[in-house]
Amino acid sequence: MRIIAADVIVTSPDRNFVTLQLTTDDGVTGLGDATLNGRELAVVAYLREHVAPLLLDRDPHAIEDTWQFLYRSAYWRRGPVTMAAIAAVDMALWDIKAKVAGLPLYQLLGGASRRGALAYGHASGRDIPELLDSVREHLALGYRAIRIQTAVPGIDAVYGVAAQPSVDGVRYDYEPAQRGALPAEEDWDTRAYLRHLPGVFEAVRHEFGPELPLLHDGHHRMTPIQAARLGRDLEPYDLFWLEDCTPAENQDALRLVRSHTITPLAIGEVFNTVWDFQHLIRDQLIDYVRAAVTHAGGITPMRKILDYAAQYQIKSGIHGPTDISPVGMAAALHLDLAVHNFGIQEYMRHGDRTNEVFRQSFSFEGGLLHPGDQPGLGVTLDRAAAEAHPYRAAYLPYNRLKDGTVHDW
Ligand code: CS2
Ligand code: MG
Repeated sequence: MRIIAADVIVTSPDRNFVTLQLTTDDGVTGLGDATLNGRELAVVAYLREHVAPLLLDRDPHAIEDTWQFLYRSAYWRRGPVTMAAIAAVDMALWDIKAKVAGLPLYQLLGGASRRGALAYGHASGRDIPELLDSVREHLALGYRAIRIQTAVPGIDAVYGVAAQPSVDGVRYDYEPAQRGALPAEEDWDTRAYLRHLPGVFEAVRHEFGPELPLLHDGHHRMTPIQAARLGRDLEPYDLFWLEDCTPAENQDALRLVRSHTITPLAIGEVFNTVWDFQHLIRDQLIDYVRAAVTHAGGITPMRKILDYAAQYQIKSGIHGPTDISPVGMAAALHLDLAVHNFGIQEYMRHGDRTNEVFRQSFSFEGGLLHPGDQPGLGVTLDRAAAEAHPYRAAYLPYNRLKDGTVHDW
């Protein structure tokens, strides 16, 4: 069996997606997600110019060797662009291998370890009443775990708050990227945020009780001591996790946070190799690994990271926003079903136009996601539908503080 074609498909139904389709001489195809929000075209160039030519005539079954070849032969290792490109190849090869075996991918990863993967959704609001309505809406949609994000008095636009209008009238309530030639500037004030948040969780716990798993995303905004304060202030509300509480390029920063609070910590959606997690896992500075299959080099390395984390009782919390395509989500669900140290799966529902381009076989019932039992990843891509939605530039916002200093978004 040989790879005879490597096609990079760019489509923008509800947002931009980059997909790699590999075709073998037996006519078997495999899909891989290579979407990197706001930098999609960089990955397209990397794939088309530097990866696709290397794949032709390779054995599609040689997944580990292909991964090592692409990672080491580039010389320039790691980084979001490189690892998203390698991830797409890895996912497509696993898709092919499972299709040839006639099995859903999770069966090749050790089989099912659970009935389904607990999902969490994104509730948000400009104020407490709107937030509580959003929680009710997500409970009605079947979620049994919910992320809580709100606006902050005195701050005009805050990450993750659905009610903010967006460019060209399309409400990106589930998608922070905004279409436009340049990133939008948003403001930020950490002290206002730290003053406001405990009252938000007090209101949510008062309305919905102590049981409901609640999550919050700090989105890299705090210094370690600010993150430590928030973690401690939220302890009475028993969060499932506090995510990205502080930028973690300096993994030691989490040592300070950890020493002040027992609120569980999740880190890693912007990480792209196991090396980014090395001290966080070894020194048990986090409780959940937040990486996305699409950004961490694919299924092969993601499984290795999760197996390393399992030695320290750290669980998975795979990144699943709408800027991970249905292909990347499917890869996550097959891992979620198989690994023993599963934690939770982020599930932000893709839009209708996206679901017309990507035909999926996953299910969401009783708060649990299941990848389905189609051979492979269980996703097909409608090339004609994809071509009907050409790429449109879209960027994530960025932050400035009140004095104009650029801050983490
Ligand atoms: C967020 C993401 O889902 C999350 O946890 O951090 O929505 C993130 O803002 C986007 O994926 C960035 O592309
Ligand atoms: Mg996040």
